[in-house]
Parts: sequence; C-alpha cells; structure tokens
Amino acid sequence: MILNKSLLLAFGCSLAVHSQAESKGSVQKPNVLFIMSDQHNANALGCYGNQEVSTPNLDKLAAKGVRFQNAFCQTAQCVPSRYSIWTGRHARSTGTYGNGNGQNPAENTVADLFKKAGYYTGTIGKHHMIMNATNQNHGFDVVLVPNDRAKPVNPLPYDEVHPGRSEVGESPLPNDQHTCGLITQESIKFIAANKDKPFVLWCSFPGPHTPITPSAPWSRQYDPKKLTLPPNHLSIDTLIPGNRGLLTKSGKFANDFSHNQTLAYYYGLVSQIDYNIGMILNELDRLGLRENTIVVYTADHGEMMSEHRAWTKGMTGYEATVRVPMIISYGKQFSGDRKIEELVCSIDLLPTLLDLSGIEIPANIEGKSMLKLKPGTATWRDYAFSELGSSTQTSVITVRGNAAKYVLFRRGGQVEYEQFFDLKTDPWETTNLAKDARYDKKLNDFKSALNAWEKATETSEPIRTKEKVEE
Ligand SMILES: [Ca+2]
Repeated sequence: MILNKSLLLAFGCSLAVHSQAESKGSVQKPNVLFIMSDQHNANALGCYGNQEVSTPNLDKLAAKGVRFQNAFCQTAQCVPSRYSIWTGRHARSTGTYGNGNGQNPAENTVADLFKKAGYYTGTIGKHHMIMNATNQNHGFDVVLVPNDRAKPVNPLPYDEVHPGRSEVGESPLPNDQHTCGLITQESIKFIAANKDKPFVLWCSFPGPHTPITPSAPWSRQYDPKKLTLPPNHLSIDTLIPGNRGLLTKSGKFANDFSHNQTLAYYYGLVSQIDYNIGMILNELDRLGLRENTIVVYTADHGEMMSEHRAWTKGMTGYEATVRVPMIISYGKQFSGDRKIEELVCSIDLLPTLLDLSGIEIPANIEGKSMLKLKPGTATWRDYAFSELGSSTQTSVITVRGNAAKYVLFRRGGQVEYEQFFDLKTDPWETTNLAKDARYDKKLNDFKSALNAWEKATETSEPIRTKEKVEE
C-alpha cells in the first residue's frame, strides 16, 4: 500500500513520528523480501539468456525490475559469502574467511540494522550461520530451517557422478513435502502474519546446491539429450592449484553423457525453486504488499555446472563460481526490465536496502548503495574483488574488471599461480594470458588495483569456532 500525497498531508503529523523514512518525506517503510538460492550459476536463468532452462517467475521478476549482468559474490563459499551479504563487508574484514569460521557478534547484520529501525525480521531456510544467545541470532526474530533430508530414488551412479560428494536424482517427495515447498509454506505464513508491520524476510533455498534432488515433475522436465553443455566444457587448466581436487570432488564423469544427465537434474531443481518463488510472490500480490516490498533475488555463489568439466565450486576464480544472478524489483529505481552492465558486488545489497529504507548506512560497510549507480557513466567502480581463503595462507583472489580478469593463487602467502583472461575476446575463460607479454601492462594495472585494495581493506584474524557448521 502506497500512501498518496494528500493522505500524507492529511495525516502528516502523526505519520512523521512513525518512521525515519516517513520523516524524510517519503512513503511508509518498505518491506524487504530477500530471496536467495545456493550455488546458482548465473547462466542458468531464462532472463540471463539461457533458452533451455525454464524460470518463468524469476523472468517475470526481472521484467518488473532490474537485473545485474555482472554481479559478483565476495567469496565463492557458503558461510563467508552469506555473511558478506548480511554485513556488506568482505570476508577479510569480518574474519569469516571460510565455512570453518564463526561470526563476530560485534558485526552489524542486515537483521540487526533493520530491527533497530523497527522492523520484524525472519530468516527461513538455509542461513548457515551459528545462531546463539551471544550473537542474538544475528538480529533475527524468527529463525526457521525446514529441511526434508530425503535421499533421492535411483540416483545417478555415485562412482560416476557426485558433485560436492553428494547424490543426484529424483526426490521421493512431492513439492509440498520437499525442502523447497516447506520453506515456501513458512515464508507465506510469515508474510501473512506480518503484513501490517514492516518486515525483513530472508528466504533462502538450499538448492540448487548439492544434493541435486528435484521433485517430480521438475526431475523429469528436461531431456538430457536435448541439453547443451557450456562451450568451455572441455577446457581444463591443469596447472590451477587444486584442479585435480576440483575434478575429484565432482565425480569421475568418465561417461560424457553424465554431464547432460546432471545438468537435467540441476535445471530441474532451478525450475522447482522458480515455481516456489512464484508462489511467494503471488502471496505478496494477494496481500497487496508488492508495491511496498523491495524484492531481491540472488545466490551466495555460482556452480561450475560442467564448465571446465567440473561440478562444484571452490578454489577457482572462474565466472561460473564468482558471478551470481542478481535481480532487484522495487519502485522507480529498480523497475523497467533494465539490464545493468556495471560491476556490482554482493556487499552492495545491504547498503542499497538500507538506503531505500531510509536507514543510515554504517561507516564500516564496504559495499556501495546502488542508488548511486548511474549506468553508462564512469563513476561507479573499475574492479570487483572476490577472495576465498586467507591472504597469508592458501587463497584465491579474483580481480574482475569490466573486460578482463586477474586470478591470483597464493600458498603460504606467496604467489603460486596466476591467470589473466581477456573477457572481450574470451568470455568463457579458455586461454590464460598471464604469461603473454602483450598483456603485461594490463596485468600490471590489475596487480596495482589488488595491491591498493589489500592496503585499504580492513583485515581481521579468522574467527575461530568450535561449533561445527555443515556444508
Ligand atoms: Ca553456498
């Protein structure tokens, strides 16, 4: 519900005391519906140009909003990436470098900040954080993690296919008993119960991360024989540190057709998630909340999805893992079926949400409010940084420019291997130009940018934890 000007004038005095956003002369506080999935390759969406996967609801959301063609997560691993999204800060700043690290209760999360501004906050689905009294559940009033834990029936042969050492196959459960459906039902309940308050709902699907187990009919929606593998499917850089581990973690894939079969299930799970997102958005429409709700869709990182023959994520800087889908739909600023080509980061989401809601952006947030992004002007940013691991130990840092990318692998803090890709001529990252003298100058620009970023960015010790976090 949007209040028109005359209503605001008529009730201006009483409204003014209700919220910061209203006191600034804008309308009532917007709700936030933040929908995310896990390990969603940005190429696996219709609205990102894929003609084989079916994502009608996300396509519709993109058509009402804005989609970012070049959005990058700050770490291609669950916990650090999610915590960067929650805090608007890089992993090296929060100290949550990897899935084995805890979180610093002194950090301000999205839920802490919105709760302080009078919002009711919920996280439903995979949050992957340590939730306890010390960190006050990171500011969330409601924490629900529905999970069916069902094993697939007739999975693909495990000795051949086991992305992330998990199974791939059809779930025995229908959608309403599947994790996807359970999260959707709880999300719909949350929205209906809180329709009269400003709320933040973090709705987080654990798929299409492994195990890749869609329900019927989505498990049977795609004919593996008709699916196209990515153009870089056969391109492997055997010199990448950990490349063997990456492939071992994916499965043997001795039979090439296994890639198509896995892709059919992966697309199936993407389509099942899309169906559920459609149900949640329908509920927003039914309750008349759509106009006053900021809707975001993104993922914590990508999935190799058979690019470079791998099925996982991990220690690489490839687009498949660091690039993420990102769609925002709200108001005039984020509408009109627009495609934005500028480099944006997962850490930009929190300051953008705060800005849209009239809440002050804390000074230590490292992302930028996308309200300041003027497409086509050179005022935004030249590089996006992603990092997995600690820079003093084993790590991979990706420096993504607008048309090229530098990837630095370190061991013991020392350079172990480098990649450089000219994304204009080689968007699928098949030719490493790091040793090509013609690119020396350009490569040095990227190294200088990395050096400057490392100097400027706050660095914390890794947060140790004894509490086990499942992947
Ligand atoms: Ca993840």
